[in-house]
Amino acid sequence: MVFFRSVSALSRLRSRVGQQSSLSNSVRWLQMQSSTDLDLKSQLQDLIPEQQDRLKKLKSEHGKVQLGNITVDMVIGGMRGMTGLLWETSLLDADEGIRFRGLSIPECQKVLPAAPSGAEPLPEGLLWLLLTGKVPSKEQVEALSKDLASRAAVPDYVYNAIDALPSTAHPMTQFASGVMALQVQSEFQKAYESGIHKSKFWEPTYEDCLNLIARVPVVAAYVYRRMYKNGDSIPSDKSLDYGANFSHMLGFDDEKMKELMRLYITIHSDHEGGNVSAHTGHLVGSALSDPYLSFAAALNGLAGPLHGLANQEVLLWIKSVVEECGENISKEQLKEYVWKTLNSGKVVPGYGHGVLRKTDPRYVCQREFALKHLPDDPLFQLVSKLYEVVPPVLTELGKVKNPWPNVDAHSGVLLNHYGLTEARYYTVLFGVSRSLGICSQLIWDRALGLALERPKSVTMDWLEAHCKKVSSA
Ligand code: NMX
Ligand code: MLT
Repeated sequence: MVFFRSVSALSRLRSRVGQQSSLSNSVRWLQMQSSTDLDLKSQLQDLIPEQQDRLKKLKSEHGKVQLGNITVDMVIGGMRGMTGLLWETSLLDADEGIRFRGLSIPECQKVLPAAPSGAEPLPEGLLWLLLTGKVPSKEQVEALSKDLASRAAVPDYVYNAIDALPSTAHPMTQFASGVMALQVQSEFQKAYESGIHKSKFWEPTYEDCLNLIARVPVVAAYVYRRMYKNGDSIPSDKSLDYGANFSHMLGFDDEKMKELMRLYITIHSDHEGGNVSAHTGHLVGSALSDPYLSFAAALNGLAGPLHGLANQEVLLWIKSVVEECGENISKEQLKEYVWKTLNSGKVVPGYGHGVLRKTDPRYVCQREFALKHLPDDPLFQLVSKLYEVVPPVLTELGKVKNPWPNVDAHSGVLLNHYGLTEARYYTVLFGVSRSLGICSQLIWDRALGLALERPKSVTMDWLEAHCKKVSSA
């Protein structure tokens, strides 16, 4: 428990003092407290009993404490603002944005190990943090990187399952089908069939999750090469880290693209539990469906245009702006184009959010990456112009709760700059990254013995009758 506490203590300390020097002192302290154990699974083994006791105590001492009121608006309005899920790996603040185990994105960029040639966090380090609540050492990250590389073999029937689909099928359909085919090797399913005791559920879940995280980049790269590079697959390079190897298998060996991929995978990994993909993964997992079944379901949610598909929609929309008005479009023309989109009954992709009420820090760090590496890119300049034009228009519309950009408003122009121009593929990258967050939580779901998810639903008749009763009381 000391480490979970220490990460949130670190963030409290950081927001109180707000100074870089105190952060690095605290992190040094944290790392000194960290075990030198290189084996992630044995670290989890040590942490689980403390967390189980903590949950038991919460339940027995505070189980009846109220967390808020449920209104009719919430029931009709997609449960917005309704607290109803336990999700340990990250927490979203409407104004500050995401914190992974208590650490904001800039904090992760400072404290998580980077590649020798790079500055952005290695996704393996983020995975370690999500799973344990501890900032890993370089050695721990290297060990996890090697472990993942050793688990990455994908059986031929997975490729055959993808090949059974037309190559014109949406990349998310091909990717999710590949993940379903990976399920054949589920350790959890095997263990369950042979009668494993429930106290041990987390162990085969851990194996499935690490295997899945290791294999999804291989499947995703296969889909990309099949669709856009005549099926000319590139074998994995085990000497590379997770992000760099994924970039390599896609066919992008530029060092900057590898850095972008590390940043991309880190920031898209987790966004607390209520977003459509995370919630779906958790819901399906709560039926004791194994991690492959749960994650494939999550991907199908991610493939919706109001969720992860928005990154595809943003680049296509930006390209349509350029096609119609040119790259040097004025702010006035851009404003007209935004109104035209809204008036034709469409959303402006990449803007708005179900929880956030300020600019998404994932947008901010991508903007910083662009300012550092591609300040003169014309599409980046258009994205910057949109940041000035769109929020006032959405505010004028009068109903949008958050007029500011989200993560998807920026990712496409960065990928496009380095040559990954096929926008329909972008949500697959989001999916690869999200495996880190959803799988980390699935391991904790099983370790904590979390319950089958089964909320109550009601009909309009029921709501009307209830409201009548309340107003006449
Ligand atoms: N463009 C046009 N209308 C919008 C937008 C937008 N970007 N954002 C919200 N609205 C509308 C929304 O459709 C709703 O209209 P109506 O009452 O007619 O149904 C109204 O404003 C109120 O919606 P909110 O309460 O502000 O937003 P909500 O929580 O319902 O939805 C999103 C959140 C993210 C679905 C919404 O902002 C949206 O559709 N954004 C564009 C798509 C997008 O970028 N999605 C990616 C989100 C991040 N991710 O990766 O998942
Ligand atoms: C996400 O990363 O899942 C999106 O920002 C959507 C959300 O959090 O609701």
